Amino acid sequence: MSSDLVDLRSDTVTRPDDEMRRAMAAAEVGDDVFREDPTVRRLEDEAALTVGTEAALFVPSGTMGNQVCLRVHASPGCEVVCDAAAHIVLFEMAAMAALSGLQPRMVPSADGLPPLAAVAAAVPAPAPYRARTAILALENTHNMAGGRVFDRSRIDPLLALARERGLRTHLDGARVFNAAAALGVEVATLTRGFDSVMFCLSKGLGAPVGSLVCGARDFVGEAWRVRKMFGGGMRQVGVLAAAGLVALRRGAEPLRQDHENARHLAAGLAELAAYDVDPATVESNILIFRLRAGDAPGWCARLQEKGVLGIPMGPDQVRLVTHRDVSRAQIEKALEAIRSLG
Ligand code: TLP
Repeated sequence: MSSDLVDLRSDTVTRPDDEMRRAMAAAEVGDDVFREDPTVRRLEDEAALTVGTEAALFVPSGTMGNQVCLRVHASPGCEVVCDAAAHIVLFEMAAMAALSGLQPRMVPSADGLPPLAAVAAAVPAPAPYRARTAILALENTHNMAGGRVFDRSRIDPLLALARERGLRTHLDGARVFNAAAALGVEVATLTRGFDSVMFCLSKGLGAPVGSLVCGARDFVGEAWRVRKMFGGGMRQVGVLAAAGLVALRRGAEPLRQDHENARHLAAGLAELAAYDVDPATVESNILIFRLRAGDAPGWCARLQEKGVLGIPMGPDQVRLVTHRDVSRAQIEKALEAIRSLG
């Protein structure tokens, strides 16, 4: 992809920078299936400390991380309560059904966090003719809600309800560092109380590959077994963990710049009559807006001709994502290109 393109398709497109590449080249490695890769151990230990759990496990992708967690928490024939637009439902290839025999119980929401009463109603009292509800899964930040961020006051009642009903809780925290940056809190503040947390190094944090599954020691031991079953046992993978360590140590702070860029983009779009965008809802690095004239695929194709990439999300919605490889000057260029589309 040409480097003068402004690539706003996703924060997954970031490339490892010089510091990461140097760390990768110098990484001490071993066979991680034998638990012999010291760089992976270091990454897992530091990830567990950051998230506030006993242990962590390096996995190749966020999807595998989420799916390993669901599999460990529940047996086939159970239900998973989650938001209707959750990533685990929309973008994970029906993996919970295909790999683990689980059924999503989807709850619609206004902003990505399922309302307490609707979650309560979605968990039926045990009955001989009802599937058991095993898991409550939340997502923070919420991708399809446009990067919405949920603080403790929103999360706590849901976790309390889950505990009361005997459910396990999982956090799809692919972008939980963005949530922490947006709220000005530690990552561990937002992950506290979940039985499992998945977060991605390969999104805003800028590593080329990798995610972590975090939880209690016993849980992570089981996750280790399921990761291997799902084909995620890796060998001299310290070369990737080394890049991940650089990303993890940089932490949430640099993401604030991406959030400012997203807000700037939203403010610029809000001045144009062609777009329905509410800058007040842009809380992190994802901007989803509606084209009043529709045809999101056509609009993205015309934008690409001007050197800017976005992703159509349905017939009339577009997603633009800011990240560390897009500067403020490139955001201005993107706005200029959008204005020129009329
Ligand atoms: N999201 C990707 C696409 O799959 C949509 C993106 O570009 O945003 N949880 C959340 C909330 C995610 O947004 C993603 C990736 C994942 C999990 C899965 O991570 P990967 O792509 O590493 O499997």
